Amino acid sequence: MQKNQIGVIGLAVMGSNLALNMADHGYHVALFNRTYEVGVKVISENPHTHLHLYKELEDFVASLEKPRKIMIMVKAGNPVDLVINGLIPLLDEGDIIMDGGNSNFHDTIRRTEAIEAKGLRYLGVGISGGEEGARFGPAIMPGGSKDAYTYVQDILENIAAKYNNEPCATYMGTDGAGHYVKMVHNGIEYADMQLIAESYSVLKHLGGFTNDEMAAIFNEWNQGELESFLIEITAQIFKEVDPATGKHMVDVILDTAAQKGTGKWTAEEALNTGTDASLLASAVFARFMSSQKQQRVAASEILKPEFDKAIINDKEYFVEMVRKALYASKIIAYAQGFDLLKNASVEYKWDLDFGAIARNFREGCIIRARFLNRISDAYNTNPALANLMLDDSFARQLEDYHQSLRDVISMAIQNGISMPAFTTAISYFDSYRSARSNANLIQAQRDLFGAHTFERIDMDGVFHYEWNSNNEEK
Ligand code: NBP
Repeated sequence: MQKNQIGVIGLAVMGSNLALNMADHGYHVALFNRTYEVGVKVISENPHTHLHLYKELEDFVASLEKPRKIMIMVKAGNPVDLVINGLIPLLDEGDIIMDGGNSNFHDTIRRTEAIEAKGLRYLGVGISGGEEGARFGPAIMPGGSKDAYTYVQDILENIAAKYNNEPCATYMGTDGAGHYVKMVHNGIEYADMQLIAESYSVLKHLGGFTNDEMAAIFNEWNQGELESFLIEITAQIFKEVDPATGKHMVDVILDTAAQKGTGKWTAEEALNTGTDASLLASAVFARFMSSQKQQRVAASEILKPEFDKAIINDKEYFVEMVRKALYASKIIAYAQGFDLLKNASVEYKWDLDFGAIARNFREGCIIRARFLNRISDAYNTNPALANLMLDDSFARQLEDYHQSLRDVISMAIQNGISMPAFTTAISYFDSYRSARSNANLIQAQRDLFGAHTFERIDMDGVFHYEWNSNNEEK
């Protein structure tokens, strides 16, 4: 009997669509789901000659050709461990377990060690693109044993999204590297979305644009250098009308943003690796603030804002200013995301290829954008680039655009419009280009109250100063 070439465990949105994608590419796919009826429903709704559902895990495993290749697509966290524990006694040396969910990379490192100690092979596979991506071509970020990857490379490359025929499936590095890159992808996604939301705030409240006008503005932006999946869907969202009320959908949606944790992990990793990813973190904090709806409503009555209303005379000029502010902030967001990857690569010894990562993001994933070609070019020109903002082409553009960012922020702040990501973007830009910061004063304070010592600009060594002595003399 024909053996299955790959198995998928977990048949919710992602697992079932990924399995269909594999089947469409000619692979015989074994399916298993904790709740069997879910699998039956998937099969009955999507009949396919190459999909084979099993009720018992033993039969699912026995149906696979060796070395067995099993993709776990269950809810991240403990369910992944439970599935792995169930599989281990059924597998043979050299079999390959892949976790395609949004697992925390620390878990992936721990699982890799435990599983490989048993003679099995493990891959932590970041997958982006949501339901559509899983079905027709996601961006795939595999990490783990390179040897294991050679067995699944063809399958992953075949089902992945293609950019100019190049598969968006790239081996990222050992153990948790794939899930780390996926995590940073999501951190950047949070920032991209927050920057777009702040552009919406100023267009709506300062520019006075209607939803239909904003649909046209975003549509036009999507024809130029901002072209991306997120800008495209934003234009689409502004057009949608709620059949129940006749109002625009965007206006009937409650203004509290949910999150599943990958943005928060990115912010935690910024702190753990000593990286300034303040813009990425600001997008996470903005979601926290958005979820405090009741408090915000109450506060709006007490801390009533009274600001001058901005008068925008030249609307066309204003839209262009917001566009430039958004693009400049986007460069800065990616600079922070790639800086985090750079520091993580050293910290976890992954030897990440930043140009390859940018190329992998060009199709299939949520942050896919024309812009990623420029990032890839920047790292091709200089793989050791300290920061994306130092790349010639980005540096020149920031020089051109940063004034627009300042102007938009100033107008927004004068009018009481919150801009956490835009303001963090310009602060990061200004801090990064300051040859002399204000940290000399902080060092002085630390030395005064805690004798923490400091270095001097004019002498080598470490110094402590008796801060009261001069005063006493005076
Ligand atoms: P969910 O994250 O909603 O998980 C549902 C699946 O997990 C079902 O198959 C469920 O089986 C299984 N499961 C659970 Br819950 N507990 C289990 C356990 N103890 N043992 C075995 N199976 C268990 O599914 P999803 O939205 O398809 O996402 C799958 C993974 O992909 C997640 O890690 C997610 O974060 C990631 N991801 C999702 C998206 C997206 O757009 N949804 C995008 C990218 C990545 P049951 O049917 O028996 O309850």
